[in-house]
Amino acid sequence: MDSHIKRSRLLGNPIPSSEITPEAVYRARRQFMTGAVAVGLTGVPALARAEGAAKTASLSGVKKSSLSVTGEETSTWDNATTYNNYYEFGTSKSDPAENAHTLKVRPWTIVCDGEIKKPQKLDIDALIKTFALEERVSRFRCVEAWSMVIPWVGFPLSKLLEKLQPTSRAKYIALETVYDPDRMPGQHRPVLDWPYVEGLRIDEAMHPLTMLAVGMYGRVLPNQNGAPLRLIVPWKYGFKSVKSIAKITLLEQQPKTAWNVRNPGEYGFYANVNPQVDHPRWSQAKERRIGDFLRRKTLMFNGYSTQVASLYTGMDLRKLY
Ligand SMILES: Nc1nc2c(c(=O)[nH]1)N[C@H]1C(S)=C(S)[C@@H](COP(=O)(O)O)O[C@H]1N2
Ligand SMILES: [Mo]
Repeated sequence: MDSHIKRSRLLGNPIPSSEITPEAVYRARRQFMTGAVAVGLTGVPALARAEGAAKTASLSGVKKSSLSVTGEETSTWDNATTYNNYYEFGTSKSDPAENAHTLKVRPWTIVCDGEIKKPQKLDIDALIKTFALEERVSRFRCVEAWSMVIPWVGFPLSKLLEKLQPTSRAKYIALETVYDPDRMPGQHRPVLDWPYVEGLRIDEAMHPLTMLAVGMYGRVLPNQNGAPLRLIVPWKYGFKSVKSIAKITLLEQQPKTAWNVRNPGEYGFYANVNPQVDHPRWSQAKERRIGDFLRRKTLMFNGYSTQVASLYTGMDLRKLY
């Protein structure tokens, strides 16, 4: 490993600084690009941007969820599909839209094992047919202090868990993507301990707000957003919502999770959105809604306190961040 990478790793950031697009620069570039006159003048190939925003197939028979956030403007399709974190396809925000289309998402199997009475392999299309799909508008808050509002399409994770029948020993769930550097070239680099894995306590997993998403904006999930199946836990930081899930394991012990293993001092297992607990390198008190100019205050549990605060009664959320 070259010394540049080693040095930046010591600072808690495994990516050479030369490869990071600072968010401010990126945003300035996007704002520049979205001005009608400026389009075509930048170094970003127009084709790559067009691909990022390409519309996927529509999903039918989707019912509106009563758990949607109301009174907040949803993010644009273009922002939601071109400003992404998906390190298997590169570490800058525009990389996933440019690179993730190479991932083949059919056929796709989800292996379910561990502390369940019905271990099984599920085909993604069978899964989509099994559960009633709902559209649910949710706030999404990345640990990097940006946010969006997305109309996800999916079903509650609890519905799948009912089918798998956790044993009495199941206390946690781990969800992980595939390990296949040929399909996910970012896995050739030691950014994280691949494959990306995330986890929840079983009561968090059973909470009605916790979703498995197969679509957004009434359409099939684009690859860069985690096709064919990704987790959504709207009161937690975005890194909990693992993309392109290929394995679900119920466990007695708390699983090791990707960002927590990488840097436990910065990324906790719980990762509940909490404006009072700063990230060691920046404040979490405010966030930028992508598309907005001014920052807004971050809300406790991302605005879902009334629904989820009782899950954490008696816990010190400063220690268990
Ligand atoms: N497999 C995988 N899942 C992932 C990530 C990743 O790098 N790999 N990034 C996470 C982070 S940090 C965020 S903020 C969200 C981003 O989701 P979005 O691109 O749909 O907004 O995906 C999460 N899920
Ligand atoms: Mo994130």
